Amino acid sequence: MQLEKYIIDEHNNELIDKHRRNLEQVAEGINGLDAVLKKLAAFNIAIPSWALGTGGTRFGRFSGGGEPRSLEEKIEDVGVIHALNRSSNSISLHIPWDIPENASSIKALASQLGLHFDAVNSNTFQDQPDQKHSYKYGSLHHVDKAVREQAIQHNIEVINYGVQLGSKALSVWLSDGSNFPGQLNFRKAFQNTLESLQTIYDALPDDWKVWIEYKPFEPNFYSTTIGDWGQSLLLANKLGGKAATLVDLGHHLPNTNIEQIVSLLLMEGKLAGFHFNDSKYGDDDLTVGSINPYQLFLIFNELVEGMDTRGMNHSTAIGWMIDASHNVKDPIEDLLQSVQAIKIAYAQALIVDKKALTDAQNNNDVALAQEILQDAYRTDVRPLIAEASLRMGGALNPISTFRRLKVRDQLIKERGTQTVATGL
Ligand code: PSV
Ligand code: MN
Ligand code: MN
Repeated sequence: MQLEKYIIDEHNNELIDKHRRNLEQVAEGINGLDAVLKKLAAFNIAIPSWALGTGGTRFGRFSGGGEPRSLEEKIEDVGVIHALNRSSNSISLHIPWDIPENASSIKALASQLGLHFDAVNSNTFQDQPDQKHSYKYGSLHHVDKAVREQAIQHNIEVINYGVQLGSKALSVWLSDGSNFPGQLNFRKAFQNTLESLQTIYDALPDDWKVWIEYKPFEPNFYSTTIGDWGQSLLLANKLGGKAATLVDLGHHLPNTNIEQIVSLLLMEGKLAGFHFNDSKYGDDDLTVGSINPYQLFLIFNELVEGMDTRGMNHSTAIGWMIDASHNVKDPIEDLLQSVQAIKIAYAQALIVDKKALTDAQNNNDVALAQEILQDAYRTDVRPLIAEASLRMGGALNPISTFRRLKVRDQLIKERGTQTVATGL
């Protein structure tokens, strides 16, 4: 299904008067409003193909119906999201869950909806039916060279699919690790991972990057071979300029100061990008901004300051992606909420009085520094997001428009109630 712009406009017309009043109110206190709106309009966040179906847990899965049954339908769903918010202009594929059998027609469908392909993700954490060697004891770090070789070849195959689609990065998340002390020689596991990644790195086209994701635990519960940003950065540094560290917000132990990690990775030119989600306990994959929106704002504050200092383009210099799993919500609604939450944090970071903050820091005026940050954080910037969306032809309120247009009902009519999207 495809959402026509005039339908979105019709719903916008009902909301426009209230929107104008709200915008006027917030605009008064903002310096350089137009520049802020332009940055918000240019900002896009990639949608992972695996978030378009209802996620499950190991205990069960409760499909909501109307889920995409094919790669084409996943792309159509991202088209719906992008038509509503004008901020989701790419999709990230996961191989082999998404095999682009006919790359040129897949590419044509995407570009017809204004979409392109973000990073491609490899999968060496599950065994596939036709696979020779098992990943039970890991993949790129495996003690057996034949297993490592199989995992390397899979990553190269993923790069080749990505090349056909116009992707520019390979995203690698490994579940490699150990469950019990003594199971693994840490140093050998790390060395094997490095050597395997080196071969994959050598297969990257010139204009490609490899993003190395880290995660402290799960599915392994004693050690993970790329368990934190130090291990990922060590690999990225040894590999070279095309390798960098990917930060998934849920991949930190509770209370980790993620904003500080981000600030230093950016300083080193080694921040690949983000997987946005939120968590209370572990890798919960909850909706970004649903648990700790202040942390999200502090992360964006570091990003905006660090990127401006280095003259980086906010929207294109690094990868922006959601990585969440919706067990109980409509996946499209959840993704709309996610993009909205990210843009809110970004807008709040854009309106921080940077000069006043630097002065307060230089004067060790701790209370004032906090006031400055919280002034921005406590500003209701939602009218700015709505205005940027409106200017780009999107909806003033994407979720209410999605509901008003009964998009899910239409998808259920088209696809049925018993649909299960491929993915986690
Ligand atoms: C598993 O933790 C995970 O959520 C990682 O964050 C990956 O990015 C994602 O799965 C897809 O492989
Ligand atoms: Mn992730
Ligand atoms: Mn994860």
